[in-house]
Amino acid sequence: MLFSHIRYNSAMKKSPPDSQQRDRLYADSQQAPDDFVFDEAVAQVFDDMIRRSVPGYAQVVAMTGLLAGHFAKADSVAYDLGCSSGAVSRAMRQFVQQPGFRIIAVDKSEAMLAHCHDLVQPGTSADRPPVELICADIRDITIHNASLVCLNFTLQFIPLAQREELIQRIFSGLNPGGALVLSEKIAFDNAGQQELISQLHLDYKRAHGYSALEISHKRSALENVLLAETLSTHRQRLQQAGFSLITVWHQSLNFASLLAVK
Ligand code: GEK
Repeated sequence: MLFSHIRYNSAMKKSPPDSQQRDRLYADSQQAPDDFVFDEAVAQVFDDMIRRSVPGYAQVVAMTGLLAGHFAKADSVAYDLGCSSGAVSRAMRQFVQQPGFRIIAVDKSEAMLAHCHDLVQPGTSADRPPVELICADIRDITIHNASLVCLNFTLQFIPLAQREELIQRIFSGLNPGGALVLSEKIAFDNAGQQELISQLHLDYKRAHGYSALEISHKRSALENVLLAETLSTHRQRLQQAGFSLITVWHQSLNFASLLAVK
């Protein structure tokens, strides 16, 4: 498949996002919100939003760097799919120093990629792997010669019917011995477990300063957009794609990360 992407350059940037802004997107709105989109307003507050909404996020990102150090091979590629502000690419960059290794970070939101460009500063570091930023839909890109692919809280935004094909393409693009890191919000088969963990997630958000109104509006906005599946559904899909070793290496409440090795 041909690339149908736009290579990001800083001239595409509309206004400089401030990575320090606090997420107050749903703090004052009284009406039911529209479906969630990764636009300029979200990009401005993204880092604060994800840290205060996803328990374990910082640790997953940091550990993904460590995993990259383990799996990255010389003259191969690591893909950061749905890179947002490039946290995973930055973590990988810190741990990998293989000759000829490079990182391709992809996101379909121009606003997120502008934020990413500010933080990653691709190409500025002589002794660190280069990072290429690509503005594209991850369903359209070619994955090739990969030693690592990271889907860090991104598959959850892909329509259910298209997930199998994407995982299959990732498997095909990985070199033998390469790995996929798949982090997701997860659902539970057991109603009691679902209820308890959802309550604890609510507690997490309240403890991080979100009001009941903000939590409820954000939930409505994400309802049709973020579709969580159970760990067993993820495992089955990975197995079906051909991954031989599949393990959950991190879980914090309803957020888990799987490692799948080819
Ligand atoms: C992190 N990985 O900080 N193609 C490309 N990008 C997409 C697509 C798509 N089809 N769908 C969604 N995105 C990041 C966090 S956030 C998770 C990932 C969250 C992008 C979308 O624009 C957004 O930037 C990202 O995936 C999801 O480790 O906000 O919960």
